[in-house]
Amino acid sequence: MVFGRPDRGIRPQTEPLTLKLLVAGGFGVGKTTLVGSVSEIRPLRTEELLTEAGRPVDDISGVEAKRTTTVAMDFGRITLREDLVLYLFGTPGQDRFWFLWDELAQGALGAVVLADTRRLADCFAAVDYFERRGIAFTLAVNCFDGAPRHSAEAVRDALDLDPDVPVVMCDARERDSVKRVLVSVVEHALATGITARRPATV
Ligand SMILES: Nc1nc2c(ncn2[C@@H]2O[C@H](COP(=O)(O)OP(=O)(O)OP(=O)(O)O)[C@@H](O)[C@H]2O)c(=O)[nH]1
Ligand SMILES: [Mg+2]
Repeated sequence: MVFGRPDRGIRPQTEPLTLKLLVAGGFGVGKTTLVGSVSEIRPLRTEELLTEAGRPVDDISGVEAKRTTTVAMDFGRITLREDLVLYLFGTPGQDRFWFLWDELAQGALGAVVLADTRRLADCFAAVDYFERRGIAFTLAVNCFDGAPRHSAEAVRDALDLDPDVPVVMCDARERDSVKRVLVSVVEHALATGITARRPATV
């Protein structure tokens, strides 16, 4: 820089565009797994052991190997393209941590709502949350081994989703599969435009 003018011939360094996405959905649906499989930094996790005392409320049917649960958030980062970095915030799945959602949702461009076909109703609350706030989301079905397979259209009907909401099948353990979900959210959010965003009407 000479007297406030950029030097000729030197391209200004461009900072990558950074976007914040939430990863939401019911208890034990694979949110922490999803963030962990794509993050290029060691993901921040806030896991606590599931206890005997919590057994009546923490329903682990279908994910019997589950030993811990998220009590605050997951955090990870992925560079989708050289000029596009995503910050991923995984929400806690259990109802008793819902008070954290509004904090986590601030400034989010879009969201992934992760669903398990064995407990589809568990993602209603997340769908409702983002619909009310006008935050664009992609519904991603985490295809657990042994879980019934349904078409994207059947899932859309069951959840009564708007026709423009993308519904994709994924495996939260597979990096490429999760990347496809994230690309879908970004494309959908950019197509929808942040003008659609509105304050919550609760
Ligand atoms: N077979 C299979 N198991 C999975 C998949 N995703 C997650 N799991 C397992 O399912 C369990 C739950 O995964 P988590 O990632 O902790 O789920 P979560 O949504 O973060 O759970 P909470 O934070 O407690 O709501 C773990 O034991 C994972 O190893 C998947 O795609 N397929
Ligand atoms: Mg978790």
